[in-house]
Amino acid sequence: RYAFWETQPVAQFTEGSEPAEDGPIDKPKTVQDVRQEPYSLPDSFEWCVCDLTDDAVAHEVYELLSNNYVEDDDAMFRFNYSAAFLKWCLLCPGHKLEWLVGVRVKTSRKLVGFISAVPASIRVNAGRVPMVEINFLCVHKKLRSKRLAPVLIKEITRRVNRTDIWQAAYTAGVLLPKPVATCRYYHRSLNPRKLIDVGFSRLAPRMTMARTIKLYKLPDIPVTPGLREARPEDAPKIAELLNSQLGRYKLTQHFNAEEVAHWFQNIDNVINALVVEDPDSPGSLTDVVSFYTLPSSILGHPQHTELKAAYLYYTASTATPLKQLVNDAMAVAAARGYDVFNALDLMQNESFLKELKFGMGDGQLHYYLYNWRLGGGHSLQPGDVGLVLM
Ligand code: NHW
Ligand code: EN5
Repeated sequence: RYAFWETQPVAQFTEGSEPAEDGPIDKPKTVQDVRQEPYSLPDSFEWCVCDLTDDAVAHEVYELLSNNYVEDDDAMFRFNYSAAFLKWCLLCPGHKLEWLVGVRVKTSRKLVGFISAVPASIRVNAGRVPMVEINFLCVHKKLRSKRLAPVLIKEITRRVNRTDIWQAAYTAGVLLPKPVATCRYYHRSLNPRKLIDVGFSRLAPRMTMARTIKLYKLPDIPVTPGLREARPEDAPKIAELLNSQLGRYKLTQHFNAEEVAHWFQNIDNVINALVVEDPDSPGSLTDVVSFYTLPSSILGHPQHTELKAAYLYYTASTATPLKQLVNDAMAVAAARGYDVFNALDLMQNESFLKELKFGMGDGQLHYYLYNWRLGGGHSLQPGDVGLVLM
């Protein structure tokens, strides 16, 4: 059934009696055991490093993904990550250009394949494991089903293993062996008229457009006193707040201050991070809420070409109710012209989804670990997951 994945150190659907402890699936290896030569591609293709610090290259990756990356089940929408977004999330602390792997056609130099890895400290249950996060695996539509994806995956594995990292985390909408958790997407309309126009959502039974617009109306400005944009100097305090809140979950990322300064900054149309500075105690931060910008191309619509979506990223709340924090983030997004606010049912998000008028989407998101087994073959509930990948 899974000719490639059956050969990889990942949990299989068929397994019965797993070890009781979390740990690696493969027997331990050293960097010396890892082959030095890149894997072979079919004759007409060659490997390249995609140096995203070069805007021309960033634009090539952008173009590949914008035309060939993930679509919904009915092929009505396709993710349209911006070049600025790709630079933000792939040129993060600890990044390595050799981990931004491209495949080009030898004759034309056209970019037709891509996969990326970035380092992350992932905590699974009690232990922290140095991993990479794999994302943006893409093969041009004209080259599908030629088994190029397994070559891209083996090559990035080799390049990561050469640096003495042996585990990875990744998410996908498709079912592969074997998810550690499965989450659902939820959507909160900000611009219901447009969402209905483009077929993203529909008018509920016995609802008019006017009533629908009123239902989803948000305040023009946030209500939480002390809410402001995160600044670089907030990083140590945000790290403390965030890591302590993420301590609740069984699968999460640990962020040092440098990583926080990168992942929790404000770049228009890429990432927004808000903090609450306690009005009674200047300098002390009590809460964090963040969202990233991932538009989708609307495929084949006469008027609209792009859906502007915000995705809830990490939250940490100690003084402000989570529901109010997220509502404030949505108010900011609505004021900035976003059409929809998306969230997964992970962390403690179940506690606000209904009340804040999110509806369940038709998409799922499976979480996977490479070369790491959960003791007893157990899987996690969405509420055990404290990890958000782009
Ligand atoms: S998920 C988004 C992935 N990208 C897309 O869906 C974009 C649109 N689709 C495509 O570009 C986020 C192609 O369809 C792709 C497959 C390239 C997906 N993950 O080349 P073949 C990520 O980026 C398996 C993993 O003929 P294709 C996460 C499939 O099951 N495997 O297919 C990425 C089959 O294997 P099987 C996937 O359609 C995580 C084989 O590929 C997959 O032309 C990567 C067929 O290959 C997916 N999303 O190209 C793993 N989709 O066993 C990282 C299909 O069934 C592992 N397949 O025979 C860790 C590595 C690092 C370790 C470090 C220690
Ligand atoms: C790895 N980092 O299916 C990422 N999106 O629900 C790769 N549906 O937008 C993983 N089909 O439900 C990607 N509207 C996996 C997701 C792939 C994209 C995807 C889903 C997530 C989505 C929308 C549009 C469906 C169009 C038809 C959807 C209903 C919203 C409605 C709003 C009002 C209240 C009820 C629900």
